[in-house]
Amino acid sequence: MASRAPFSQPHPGINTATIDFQCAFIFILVLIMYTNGGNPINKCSDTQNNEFMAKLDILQYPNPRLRIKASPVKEVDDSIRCLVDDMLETMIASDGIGLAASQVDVHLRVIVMDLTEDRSQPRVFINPEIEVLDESTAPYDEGCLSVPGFYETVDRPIHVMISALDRDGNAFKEEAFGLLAVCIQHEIDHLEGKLFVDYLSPLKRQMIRKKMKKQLA
Ligand code: QAP
Ligand code: CO
Repeated sequence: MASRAPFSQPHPGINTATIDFQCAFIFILVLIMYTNGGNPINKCSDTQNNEFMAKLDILQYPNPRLRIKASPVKEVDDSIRCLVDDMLETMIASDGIGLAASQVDVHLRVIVMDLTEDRSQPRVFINPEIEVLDESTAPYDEGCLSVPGFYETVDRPIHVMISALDRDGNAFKEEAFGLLAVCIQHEIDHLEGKLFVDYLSPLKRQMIRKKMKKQLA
């Protein structure tokens, strides 16, 4: 039996150069998959299933990036839906009831919310606007995922009309009282770069700021 030289080509027509090219091609393909084709918003490119849903980092007060004013969403596309899903996952994992995109350092007008105990009613508000229907205000003990561990009373209008786009880009209106009215105002404030601590006395705000800085250090 004729012995082949070591490392000789077993298949005629497929040479080392072809294999090198195939390796390079597969490498580039895997690279594109990992970098999600350069999607700038997040790691999620697959919106059919939520295989790529990710928990995002939440900016902590007094991070100056929380002061950036968010821009309107131009089109509710897959990258926005992906952001929405990642925000819901992040909010739920952090035991929150509301989260604005600003808090995850994405400066677009997107809010997610779920006010239920069992996480059965996720809500999405894109480019939200509110109209105050009753100027009278009520106090509510507010907290914030960007100011963990601190709760303070804030007065806000109790009755508002919300206009927004949903996850499919369809416009809707919802009349809000109680916690929903409080929460949407708190979250829209985030999109304007405003935080609930801004409503407190300078003394209280300074105290929270110092304690937060101590936690971060
Ligand atoms: C905004 O806030 C809100 O301190 C949403 O340790 C809150 O989800 C609007 C949270 C209250 C109206 C009333 C806070 C989780 C969650 C914390 C949140 C914490 C863990 C805050
Ligand atoms: Co907040």
